Amino acid sequence: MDKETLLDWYRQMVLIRRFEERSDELYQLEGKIKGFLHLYIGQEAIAVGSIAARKDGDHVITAYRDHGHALAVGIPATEVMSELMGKATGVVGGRGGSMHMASKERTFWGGYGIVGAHISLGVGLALAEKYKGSDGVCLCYFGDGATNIGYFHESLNMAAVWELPIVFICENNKYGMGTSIEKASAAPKMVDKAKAYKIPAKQVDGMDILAVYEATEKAIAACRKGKGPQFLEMMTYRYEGHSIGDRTRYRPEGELDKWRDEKDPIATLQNHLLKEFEMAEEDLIAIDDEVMKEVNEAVEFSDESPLPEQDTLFNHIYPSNGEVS
Ligand SMILES: Cc1ncc(C[n+]2csc(CCOP(=O)(O)OP(=O)(O)O)c2C)c(N)n1
Ligand SMILES: [Mg+2]
Repeated sequence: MDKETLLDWYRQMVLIRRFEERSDELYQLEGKIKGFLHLYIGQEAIAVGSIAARKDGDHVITAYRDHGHALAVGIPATEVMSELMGKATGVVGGRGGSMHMASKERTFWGGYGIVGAHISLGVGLALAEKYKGSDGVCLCYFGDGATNIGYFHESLNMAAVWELPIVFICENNKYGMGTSIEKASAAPKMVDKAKAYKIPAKQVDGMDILAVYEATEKAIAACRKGKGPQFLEMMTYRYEGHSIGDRTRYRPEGELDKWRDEKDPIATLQNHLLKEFEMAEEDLIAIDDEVMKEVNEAVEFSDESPLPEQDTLFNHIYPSNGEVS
């Protein structure tokens, strides 16, 4: 992979990390973000590396831990941050908040709060592409916990029966809320669930952006060749709690430190850039500074943006007369 691409990925991962850290502060210290807030810290390589492998028009759909995917598909940080603050300048007008980022022009369909439910929507997006006879593909992201939900099994079965162009990307961060996989899933390996439906499935190091990219690129190519659904289990770790307020008491001592110290996706790419491309640390620090500026500007912009007008409250919903405004 060339240096420019790797630097771009580095910048994107740092952007997600700084964006999430700042969001945490805005929630807990400043009270400017309210409601749910599920942070993506630790998992950055997955959204950035896999979305880099899609071409324009390929669909992306995910669950509620969606800020990283929103930034990776190219939604400006200003619009993602405004959405978190419920402002009219948010990517969906401040109506969705943290869990419902979406952008039709970027074929990014959200952001869903009901665990597992959106997997069936991903299958629908893939079915539409097959029906049109295009070579479009859907990248459908979900957590390990979602694999215990009925929608997951129906979706995998239907996608396999109809040979649909969908890459199921399971972000295995070891926990669903406070429950470990061992306590929630009869099958400890998510790939085994896909294999039950005869879907080619692979475990991937989700902390290594190069591995993520390579696996996704191959899976997408197989879909485009008409080989039907593919499944990638990305092994990763969420550094923060499930949502704000989760004190993560259920994690064994030292587990987080081990992942963060030995596997951190940003540090791993940083080392690769320093060693393989003989880059100077100052060059990477300059990127970090630019990113921090971008995040601060996004916060300032969002802070100064207006709330949605009160008389637009009923826009985009079905009123009793059935007319949608
Ligand atoms: C149908 C449904 N059941 C329960 C919940 C509550 N809930 C929200 S997130 C979550 C855990 C999901 O874990 P996982 O799929 O591993 O995703 P992660 O949070 O680790 O990214 C649960 C049980 C929900 N939102 N929807
Ligand atoms: Mg999980």
